[in-house]
Amino acid sequence: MFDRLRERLNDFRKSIDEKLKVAQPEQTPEAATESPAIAEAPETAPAEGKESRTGILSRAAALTRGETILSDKDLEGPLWELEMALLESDVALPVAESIIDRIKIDLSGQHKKFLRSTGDIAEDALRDSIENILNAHTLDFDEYVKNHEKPVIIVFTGVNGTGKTTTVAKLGERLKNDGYGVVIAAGDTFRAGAIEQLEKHAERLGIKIIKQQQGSDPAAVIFDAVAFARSAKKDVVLADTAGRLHTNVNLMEQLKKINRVIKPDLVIFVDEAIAGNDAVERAKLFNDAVPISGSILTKADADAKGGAAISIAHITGKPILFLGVGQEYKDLKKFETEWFIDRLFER
Ligand SMILES: Nc1nc2c(ncn2[C@@H]2O[C@H](COP(=O)(O)OP(=O)(O)OP(=O)(O)O)[C@@H](O)[C@H]2O)c(=O)[nH]1
Ligand SMILES: [Mg+2]
Repeated sequence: MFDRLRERLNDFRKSIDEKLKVAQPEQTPEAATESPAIAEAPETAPAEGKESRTGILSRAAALTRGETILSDKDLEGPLWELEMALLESDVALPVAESIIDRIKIDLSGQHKKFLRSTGDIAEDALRDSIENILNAHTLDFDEYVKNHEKPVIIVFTGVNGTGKTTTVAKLGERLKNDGYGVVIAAGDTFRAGAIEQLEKHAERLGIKIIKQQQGSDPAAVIFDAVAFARSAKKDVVLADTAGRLHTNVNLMEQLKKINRVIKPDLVIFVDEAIAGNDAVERAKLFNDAVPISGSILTKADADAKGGAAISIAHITGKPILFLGVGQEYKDLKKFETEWFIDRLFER
C-alpha cells in the first residue's frame, strides 16, 4: 500500500544526501559515507539550545569550510524531482507546490544545523508538511458517535462506484460490533438494483433497513429511517445515496435537498484511494455543494499511490476518517495520520 510514493520519497532523501556529498569534494571517501553532521558534532552532543563552546567552535569551523551548506541551486534538482514524485503519486499540483514551498523554507532555515544529515532534515520537513495537511482538522469518528446525541445521522456521498454502499455495510458492522443499534437507509433510489444490493448487506449483517421503491424521494426515505431510529431508540442512521457526477446539476441539487431536509450530523465523502487528480476536483465540488465532515478512501488495497489522501484532505480541509482495504466487511481501517506517514517514510 502506498509503495510508489514511499519509494519516491526515499529517492528524494538520497538525492539530497548525494548533493551534499558533491558539495564536499575534499572529504575522504570514508568520511563522505558518514553523515557530515555527525562528523562535525562534538563528542558528547549537548542538549538542544544548550550548546557547548567546543560545539559552537567546531560548527563555526565547518561553516567556514562550507561543508554542509546547500545552495538554493543544489536544492533545485532534488526539489524538482520531489515535486514530480508527488504529482505522479496523485498529489494535486497546488498541494504539491505548497509542500515544496514549505520544505524550501524549512531547509533554508536549517542550513546551519550540523547535527544531522540534510537528507534527514529534508525528510522531517516533508513529514511535517504532510502531517500538517492531514491534521489540519481532526475528527475521531468513534468519540463523535459515542458522545453525540442519538441517533447520529450519517449521509454518504460521492460519485458512482467508489464504494459508498459497501462502506455503509462495513461501518454498519463495525458500529454493531461496538454495541450500537444501527439503521440503514436505502437512499439510492436512482440506480436499478441499488436497493436490493443494500438489502442483501443488511440481511447478512442483521441490520434493519428502511426503504421505499426505486424512484422515490431519497430525502423521504432517509427521513423515515431517522423517524424509525428515534422511535426504536436506535443509535446510528447510515444513509446510502446514489452515485452522482459532481457535474450533474440535478443530482447535486437532490443532494442539497437531502441535506436541507435531514440536517445530517455527518456527511461523509467516499472516494477511491486509487483515484487520480480528478478526485480532488470532485471532492471540492461535493464539499462546496454539501459541506462534508470527512472522507473515506476505498480500494487502498488496490495499489493506491497515497497522494489522493493528501490531496483530498488538503482541498476539503477535512480529515480522512477511514480507509477501505478490501471487499470484506472487516476491511475498514481507521485512518491514523501517524500510521500513514510511517508507511510513507518506511525505508
Ligand atoms: N478492493 C476493494 N474494493 C472495494 C472496496 N470498497 C468497495 N469495493 C468494491 O467496489 C465496487 C463498488 O462498490 P459499491 O459499494 O457498490 O460502490 P457505490 O459507490 O455504492 O456505487 P454506486 O452505488 O454505483 O454509486 C464493489 O465491487 C465493491 O466490492 C475496497 O475498499 N477495496
Ligand atoms: Mg451504491
